[in-house]
Amino acid sequence: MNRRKFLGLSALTTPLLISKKSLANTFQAQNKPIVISTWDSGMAVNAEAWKVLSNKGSSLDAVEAGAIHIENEINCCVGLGGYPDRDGIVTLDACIMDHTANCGAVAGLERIKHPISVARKVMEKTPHVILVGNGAQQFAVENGFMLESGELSNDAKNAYTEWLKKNEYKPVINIERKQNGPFAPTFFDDGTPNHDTMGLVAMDNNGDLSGAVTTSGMAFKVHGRVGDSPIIGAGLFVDNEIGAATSSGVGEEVIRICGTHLVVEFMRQGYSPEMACKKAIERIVKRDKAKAKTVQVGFLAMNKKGQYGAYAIQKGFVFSVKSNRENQIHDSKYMLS
Ligand code: SD4
Repeated sequence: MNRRKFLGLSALTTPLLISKKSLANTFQAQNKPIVISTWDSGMAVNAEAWKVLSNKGSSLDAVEAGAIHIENEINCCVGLGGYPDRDGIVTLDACIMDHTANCGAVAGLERIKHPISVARKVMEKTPHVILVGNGAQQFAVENGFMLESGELSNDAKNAYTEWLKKNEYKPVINIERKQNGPFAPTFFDDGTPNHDTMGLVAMDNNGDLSGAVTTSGMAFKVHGRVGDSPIIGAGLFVDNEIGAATSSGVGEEVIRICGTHLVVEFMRQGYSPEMACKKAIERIVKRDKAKAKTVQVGFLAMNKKGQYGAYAIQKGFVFSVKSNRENQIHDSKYMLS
């Protein structure tokens, strides 16, 4: 072999060897499979997702299974058991996103038990990303979802009756948890109800990321209001090269900064998941510190290595993690005390 041929060959093969090796290192460093989710109710959600992940299922199936599980809980703030808007109607928001940036969402969906599965159908069966209101409901029914009665759960009925006495529009959520049971609605000291959106992100055995969010949204919102949860880039964002993030809290604050997209972009710049969440929270607080003192937002993120982290404006945000290494609830760090 002459020198030129040899150099030509080695130029072709050397990078191949190096990249194979570094790929192997990356793979070894990955903490997978893994699922992380918002709040302590995420423990049960993670357990469902884990059934899929531990059977070498896809992260997409895992996050949907987790979300379905909590949508089934009638005394939960997610799904049809959630609190209504100020007209007394429960309207649901959900979205789902996979490792190829396929995504689907529904907003303002009434009387359908599993908005997350409707969101997945939007992703898989339509050329669109978001369906809202009546159109979303029509699409759900056409795709075999049952139209439920629309009656409020007992908890929601009681809370709504209480709220009607003052009829005060005060969209403050999740500043402090006061939990009555694993899925019970939570309340502030003054009795204002609290909402617990479920956002989850998973990485499967292949190292592929997906995420899902499901919620009844902010309690006693204006009818027609859509929060961050079904908005790709606000309540959820997945970039399979970098990582994924989800959020909980006052959706308007998250939408304003394209919150989860921002978190993923910070991870792209090399920040750890926790630092990326912190920098996004900083962005919200910097804009209006006085206002930030009165609201809660929490971001939760995972990178491609399966490292995770969270950050919130206020004390009280918690998240749940399940992997081969752990199965537990973590307190999020926070910015304002
Ligand atoms: C919303 N982000 O509708 C949701 C509410 C929430 O825990 O996260 N509650 O704005």
